[in-house]
Amino acid sequence: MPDRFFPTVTKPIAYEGPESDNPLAFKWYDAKRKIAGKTMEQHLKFAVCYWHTFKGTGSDPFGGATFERPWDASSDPMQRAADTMDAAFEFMGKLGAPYWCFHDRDIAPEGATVAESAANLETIVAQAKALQKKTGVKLLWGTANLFSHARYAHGASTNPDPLVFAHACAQVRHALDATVALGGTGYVFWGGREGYSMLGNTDMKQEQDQFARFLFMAREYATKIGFKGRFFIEPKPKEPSTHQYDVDAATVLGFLHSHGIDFVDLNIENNHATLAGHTFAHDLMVASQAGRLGSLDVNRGNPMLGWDTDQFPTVVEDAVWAMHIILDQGGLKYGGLNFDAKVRRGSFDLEDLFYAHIGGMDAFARGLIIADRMRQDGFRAKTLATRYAGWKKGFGAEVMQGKATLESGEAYAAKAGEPKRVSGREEQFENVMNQYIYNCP
Ligand code: XLS
Ligand code: NI
Ligand code: NI
Repeated sequence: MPDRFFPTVTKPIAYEGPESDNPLAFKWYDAKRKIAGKTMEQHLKFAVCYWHTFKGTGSDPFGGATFERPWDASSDPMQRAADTMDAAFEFMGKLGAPYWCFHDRDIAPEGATVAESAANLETIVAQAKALQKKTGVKLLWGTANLFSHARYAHGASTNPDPLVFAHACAQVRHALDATVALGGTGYVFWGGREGYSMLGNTDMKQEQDQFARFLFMAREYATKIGFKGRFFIEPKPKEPSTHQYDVDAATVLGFLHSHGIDFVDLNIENNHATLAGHTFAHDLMVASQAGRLGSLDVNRGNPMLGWDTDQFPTVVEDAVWAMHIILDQGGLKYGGLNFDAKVRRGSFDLEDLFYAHIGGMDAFARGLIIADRMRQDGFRAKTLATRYAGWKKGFGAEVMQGKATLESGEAYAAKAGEPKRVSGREEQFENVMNQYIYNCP
């Protein structure tokens, strides 16, 4: 294992159990431990995100970079890209995360022309392919950065100018090539600047129809090059646009439905769900019950701040809900858990990248163990079965079978009289949930 960029972490991060006081060890994530018939590694499918972890600088709207990364030292952009890729695989190898995710422009610099950009990407993809082979780390999903360049100021596929749309075509084409070359099982469309800031100058319907066309074009190309994975849209309600078109899971499902798109699932991110005024669990459930929960960006927001802080996911209750929903739907076939999270501006040290990922992996490992126990006891299933029992018999069953009418409802209400008031038992549910969380062996 090379020690070029992370010389102080000399050994792979190992599982040492909850009693360990070694900050560079897993307390809960034990890759080969079996839970509900599969290993933790197979259930959780953790992916390191390239952009925040290796390209993040610590900058915020009030100040520039605070991190000095050894892989970022060269003045030649292609050398920097090559060094960063080496550093990424050294990190991922030592951490033991099985997957990674990228945007085209994080891994290779934009060139002066469309052709030069494509060639840069191809060079770095060849390097990544060799490193994947050497380390066994796999690609979870790829995506294109259609939001940083000035040409995308008014959107990429939703831009009023078809020439901007055409540049987005070029980028997605090559990002798909890269994803296929690296064996990725997913491809993500995150809105970026697909939204608007004022209605006065915006034809929303036109822009959304353009986005739908773009997805069909991407699918056509992906099929042609033999992409066997799945497309995902990642909802987000705001940032960078004031109004993003992919507000939340329900909005995206409505968009897909109204444009007849059945080949796209959802990638749900915690901090985006909370920005939309939902919980992570809510948006996961909306996607899952529609059969469209494909992948997760696991991070968390800061309840004190109103923006996308993308912190590492250390809240166990969020992880329990996520894993419960994932287990209920039988897993994530094409997706996984991508750490779309960044270390804080003041966390300058290289070790901080390890601590952050270890904490996130441990929280989700614990979430998996707890969710599995809850499911084995049928805790939530029993709660629901009791609460909705009425819909399985008599008038309730007739409604669900389409046999009831307003008149039959009236007749039933008149005969049965006033319904009994039944408590929702929210506090009791929360207490039991805490027992599962805190008494988990
Ligand atoms: C930004 C998004 C982005 C996507 C990939 O808010 O979360 O990181 O996951 O483009
Ligand atoms: Ni985010
Ligand atoms: Ni994301």
